[in-house]
Amino acid sequence: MSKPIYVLSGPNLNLLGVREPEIYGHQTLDDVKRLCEARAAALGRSVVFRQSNHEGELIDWIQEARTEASAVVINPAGYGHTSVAILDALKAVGVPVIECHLSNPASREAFRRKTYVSLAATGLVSGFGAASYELAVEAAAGLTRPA
Ligand code: CA2
Repeated sequence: MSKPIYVLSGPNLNLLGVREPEIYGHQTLDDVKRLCEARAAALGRSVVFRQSNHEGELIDWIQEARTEASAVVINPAGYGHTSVAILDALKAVGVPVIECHLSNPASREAFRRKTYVSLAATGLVSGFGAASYELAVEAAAGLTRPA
């Protein structure tokens, strides 16, 4: 059995489905977790799905992924636009990184157009709501297909 795909979500995403549904949709983070688990299972893979509001905890999980994960899907939320420390952790992770966003940050405010995470990512899926996560899991599975 291959190692799980780590699916990490950053600050405030625990509020998904509760606030700002016009931007982020009506699905909760638990709904997104179920979608990711189902998509991974359909591909013969598994996910470890986690969310944190704390930069250091996200970094600890990225470091853990070096030995425990086959790939990392990350929605860094606001930290994507600010955190060199998360970028540094991702650069050192040694497995493929897929950046994922519910909305399309490039079509929103100017400050969202820059994401540090993109500098460490193989690819980016954004703008498809919860489906961005599913597509990112599929991309990660495709990049790390067991021999
Ligand atoms: O579109 C995305 O997934 C974002 O990563 C979401 C971040 C935002 O800062 C990025 O530019 C794009 C914000 C996450 C906040 O999540 C909330 C969810 C529901 C209600 C309020 C905030």
